Amino acid sequence: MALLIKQSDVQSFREAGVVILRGVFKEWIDILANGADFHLNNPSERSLVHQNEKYQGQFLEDFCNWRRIPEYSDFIFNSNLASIASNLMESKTVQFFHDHFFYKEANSGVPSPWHQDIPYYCVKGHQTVSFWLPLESRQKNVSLRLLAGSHLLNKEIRPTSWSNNESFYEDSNAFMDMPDSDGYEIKEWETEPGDVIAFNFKTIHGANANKDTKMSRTLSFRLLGDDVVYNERPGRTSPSFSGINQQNGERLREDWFPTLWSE
Ligand SMILES: O=C(O)CCC(=O)C(=O)O
Repeated sequence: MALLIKQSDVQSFREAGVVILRGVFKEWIDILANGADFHLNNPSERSLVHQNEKYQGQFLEDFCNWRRIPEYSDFIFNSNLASIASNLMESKTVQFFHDHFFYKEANSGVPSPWHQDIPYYCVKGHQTVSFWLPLESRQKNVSLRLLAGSHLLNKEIRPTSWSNNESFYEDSNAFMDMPDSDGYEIKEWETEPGDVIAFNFKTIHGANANKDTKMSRTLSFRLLGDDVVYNERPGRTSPSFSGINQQNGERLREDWFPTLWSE
C-alpha cells in the first residue's frame, strides 16, 4: 500500500510510540471547527466539566459524538485518517474506536497528569493510535507532552481518577506504578492547525492546564489495528460502552466500531 507519510515517521512511531505529522489535515480544520462549534453548544450527556480553583475558565471534555456530528463522521470516513493509521500501526485493518473532544477556555482546566490511555479502555493490543488534533495554534507549554518509548513497557500503568487520584479499579497486580519521567526523553511541540500528534494508546502522556489567554479546542480520534481485541475490565471504563455485550478476545463489534480500512 502507498505510504502517505514518510517511512521515517513510521519508524519513529514504532520506536518512540509517538510522531508529529505536520499539515496532514489542513484542509479539514474549518470543517472540524464547524463541528466543534455545534458540539460546544450541544454537549452530550457523557460530557464532563472540570473545575480547578486556580483557573477560572471552563474545561469541558466529551466522548463518542461522531454519529451525531456530521463534520466528525465526514472526517473519519472521508479523510486520510484511516490510511495514515494503517501506515503507522503497520496494520492491514483499521477500526474506529471513539472520538474525544477537549475544550479549554482561556485560563482554565486541570492539568492532565501523566497517564496511559489503554488501561481506561475495554481493549487490549499493541496496534493502536490516537490522533491528537488541535484546532488552534498551540504553544509548547499548553501542548501535549509524551514520554518516548514508554509504549514498550510490558505492564499497564495503574489508572487513577483525575479528580481525586484514586485507583480507577480495585487495586491489582495487573498494573504497575507510574515510572519516573526523568528516565525518558519528553516529546513536545508547538503546533499549527492541520498538524497532528499520533501516539500509541500505551504511550505515557500528559498536558498542562490551559494557562494561555486563548481558548483551545482539540479533537482526539482513536483507532484500532489487527491485534486489538475486547478486554473486560474490573469496573467501569472511560468512555464506558454499556451494553457492549462482548467476550474477552473478540474483535470489537462492527456495528459500534466500524472498519475504516481493510487490505
Ligand atoms: O489535551 C489534553 O489535555 C489531554 C489529551 C489526552 O490525554 C488524549 O488525547 O489522550
